[in-house]
Amino acid sequence: MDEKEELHLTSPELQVLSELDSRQFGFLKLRGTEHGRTRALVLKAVKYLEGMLVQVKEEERGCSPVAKRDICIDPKTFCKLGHFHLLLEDYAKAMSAYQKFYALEQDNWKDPLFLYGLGLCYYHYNAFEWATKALQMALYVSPGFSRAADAHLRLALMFKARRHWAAAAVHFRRARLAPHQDATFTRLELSFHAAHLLEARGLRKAARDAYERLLEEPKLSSTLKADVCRQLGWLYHRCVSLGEPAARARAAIWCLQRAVAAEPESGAGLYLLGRCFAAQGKVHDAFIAYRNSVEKSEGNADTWCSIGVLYQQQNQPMDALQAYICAVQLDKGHSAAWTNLGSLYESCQMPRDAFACYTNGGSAATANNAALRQRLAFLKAHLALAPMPSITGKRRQLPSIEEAWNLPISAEMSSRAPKSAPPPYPGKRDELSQHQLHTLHYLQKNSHNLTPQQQALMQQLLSQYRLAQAAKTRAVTKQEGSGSTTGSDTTESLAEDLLKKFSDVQPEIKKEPISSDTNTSNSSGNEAVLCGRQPVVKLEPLKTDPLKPVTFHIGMNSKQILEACKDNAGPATSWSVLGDGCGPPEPPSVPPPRLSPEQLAPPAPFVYVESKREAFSPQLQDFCLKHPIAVVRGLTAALKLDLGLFSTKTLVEAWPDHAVEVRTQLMQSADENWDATGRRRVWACASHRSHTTVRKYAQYQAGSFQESLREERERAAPLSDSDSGPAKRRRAARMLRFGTNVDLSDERKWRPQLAELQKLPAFARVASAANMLSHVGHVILGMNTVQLYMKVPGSRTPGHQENNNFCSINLNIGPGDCEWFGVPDAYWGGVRELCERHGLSYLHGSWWPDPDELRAHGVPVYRFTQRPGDLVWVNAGCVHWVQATGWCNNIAWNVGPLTARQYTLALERYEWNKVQNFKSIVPMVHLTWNLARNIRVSDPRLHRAMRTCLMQTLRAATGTLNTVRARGMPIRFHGRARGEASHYCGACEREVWHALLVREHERRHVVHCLQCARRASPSLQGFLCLEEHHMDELAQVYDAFTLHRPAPLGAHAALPPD
Ligand SMILES: O=C(O)CCC(=O)C(=O)O
Repeated sequence: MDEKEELHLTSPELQVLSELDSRQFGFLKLRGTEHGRTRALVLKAVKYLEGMLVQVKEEERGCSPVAKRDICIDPKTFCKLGHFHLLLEDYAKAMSAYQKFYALEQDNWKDPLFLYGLGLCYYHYNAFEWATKALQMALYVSPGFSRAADAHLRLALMFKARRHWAAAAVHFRRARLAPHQDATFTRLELSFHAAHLLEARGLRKAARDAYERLLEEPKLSSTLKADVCRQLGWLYHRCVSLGEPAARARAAIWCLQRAVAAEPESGAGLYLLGRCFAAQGKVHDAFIAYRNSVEKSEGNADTWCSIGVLYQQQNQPMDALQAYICAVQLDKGHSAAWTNLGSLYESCQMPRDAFACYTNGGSAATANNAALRQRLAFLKAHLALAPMPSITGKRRQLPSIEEAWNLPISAEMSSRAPKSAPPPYPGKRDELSQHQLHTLHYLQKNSHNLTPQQQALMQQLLSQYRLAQAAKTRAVTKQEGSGSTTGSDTTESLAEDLLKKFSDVQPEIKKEPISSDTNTSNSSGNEAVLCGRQPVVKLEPLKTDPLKPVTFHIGMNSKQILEACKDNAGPATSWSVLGDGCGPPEPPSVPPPRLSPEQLAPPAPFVYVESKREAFSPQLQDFCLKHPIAVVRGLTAALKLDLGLFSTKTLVEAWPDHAVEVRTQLMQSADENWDATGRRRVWACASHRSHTTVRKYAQYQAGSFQESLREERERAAPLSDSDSGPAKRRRAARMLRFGTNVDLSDERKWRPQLAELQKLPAFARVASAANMLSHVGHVILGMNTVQLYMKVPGSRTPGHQENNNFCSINLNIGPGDCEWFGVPDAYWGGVRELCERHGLSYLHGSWWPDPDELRAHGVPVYRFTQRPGDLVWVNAGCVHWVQATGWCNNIAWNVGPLTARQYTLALERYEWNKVQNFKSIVPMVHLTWNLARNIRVSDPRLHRAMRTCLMQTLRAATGTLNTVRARGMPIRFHGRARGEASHYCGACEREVWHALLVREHERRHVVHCLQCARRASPSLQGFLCLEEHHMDELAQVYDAFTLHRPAPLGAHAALPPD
């Protein structure tokens, strides 16, 4: 009997195995000894499944092509195999198995366990973009996922590492809201990461306070205490804003000593302590700390680099050289060590070696160091002409870099520094070329069908990719703030360690989940045996789904839907408002064909309105609806709109103390965006937020205008040479204040202003029956109410699409102009792609695109001037960004024309926002039901989309109520008060409609969606279910919502009822 034939899985074993999946990752530690039996069982199952796959392959090989089609492996086998490998922490095999499942199973995106497992693998390999996508999808399909806390924490850490602060903050908040028992981390660990987010964002005082609060926690573990003390000590060391130097130095040393005491086996605290001592000139103490650090953590290039600095400062070039060599041998990409080596060689008059070392430092070394860039250029130019060192015959103070690389390190150092093979030539990192990346994608996609050579190539590329990602992450973490060359001066290198730690240290699972002897075979029941030609046995849960699958379609009436829901409302994954089991929309690629240069810079659609009749003509509305963005000139004059009502003077006279949000921004020309240092063109659009009043902003606006007049006069007068340089520089780095989001919603305060806007044609009015947003029935600030912007030249509204892709109206009050940029909706995926390339979050981030870069990417960009009195129409989904050229005010609001295009774009964004964990400001479900109550629809596309949403949400609400009833929880009728705002889940921020699960939290009643409520309490204990509507009424609305067949003449897409 061969080995395969002895593999038996007993019924209890199968039961245990069926319950293992990616959710146990971090809870069930199979690497240790505690779960030895489970580990043995999982290994056995892996062997079993792998044997089965080999067997099937062999059978396949021996069959005719027709018979081959009958042999099929259930894709779930690969998924299960992926889970097992993941639990065994064999990430490469887990990844490979998951990739096979991905390729074979069309509906893979619906399986949160697969998505979570895949996300964990990508996370392990630092492939943050892919890990983010997988984890976001897991949470999208299952917002109540039992590992949501871990998924959110990982998302937060990844966003933090990629400097997407707002997105990171959202996920930290969600991780905190998730039930504690579901997480592999403690609340205090989470607070630590949140404090670190503050530090990384540059909010140093807030970070210090948060760390200090943590140190007061009685239950702080010693590991966490060490982390907090290290971080705080280093913060005191680096941040001048945290006090006077001597006090900071004392605080830093005190904290770092506490860190060392709390975790004596770690070298990290000692290293930082050494850095602090060195900075204070305590050379002896610094050496001791570094030595101790090296003893604890040998492989730390930063420590060796700092030792080198200390030696160099002590005028011991040979020792310094050896220390730097240790550093770069440990980390060939250590730019600081290479740069220091370069300057060491320069100080010893060895320019060739210096050049080689500077070059090895790579772009990370030169990016923020203009002096070094110049030095490199100088050396490059002069070395070509210089004689070879052998010719000059001068005695060299140091061995050349080649010699040093191969030199035996002095006894003291060699005991610690490992030697690695590659020579120190300026060389490439392990980055994958574009071609290699394509090959990797291709191989992964076809991973189920690869030759052994292709498999090997895929593994090689994957590990190269992983190394490059890890190096990239290190490079990012090293760049920030490291003006000096003493290794990574940043907070983030520590954070990186923490990131790693998070995946290494996980709490133990409570008990071994298996009691029977795994070796005893049992030939009865559900036993699985792999021998000879046994049928394929699945390791899926033994329970079968007793519910009948039901197909829902919009042809069903409410009675049929409610009846079908009694049997089975289906899983929550099939309740998408886009349709049964529809996946969320994906950002579209730039659509073909490639546009010509003229098409990439199209003229702005422009219409001149000369009379009231034209203003109210359907042609004007049609013109607007036809174009992605349009300028309507002459409209306000034709309607005799008194724009003076929105002038700064009138506003100050009316409500001087009214609140204004202020954005402090860098003044720059409209098609450029520079970073704060003024050295790099970037997309990140930084601004600091504060608040003021209308009166104070008005003073600033007027003052800025006066100053510019004065400057104008000065410019007219001749300048002496000595004046012009600094004055020019000062102007270049000027900051400005943009008064934004001034709320004009209060009808009692702004009656004359709001009344004036009633003169506009219906399609552009703030409120009208033909505007979807007027059917929401409650205020959505800035969307169905007016917002005002108060500007000085250079004030910027960064790139964005409107909330839920609604249209917007913007009027320039004057006296100055604004400059607009716009990209049609169809190209928003292209804009997003470039945002990601620039390391920016499309939804959560703030960005100012470079029009040339967009055009080079095949994305057309409109650019035009909005003069005083001009109305700009922004159509659904148009990406736009705006900069004031002069001093002006603008007013803006959103509108929702009753068209299929507007509705579907809004609904698609509603779903995509869920994937991205971005709150949808427009409650689309509540809105759809109100629209169904209020309007008649004659456009079949709009009707189908709305009816689908109605059916799906009726089904979801019934499914929710069924679940609540099944748990014996009371349901109370609550109704909806007039003007009552829509409800959002307090945990996941999704809209909750009709069935509100409410629980008291800190004396407030917090609404939850079903999934989040179940995660918080599987039995729904402590929740109360409130119904917003009577089911009869919903049924009646649904049934009455039929396609309206209008009279042949004068028909419109949608009409309000008579
Ligand atoms: O006037 C502004 O700066 C705001 C522009 C804008 O984004 C809009 O009106 O949609």
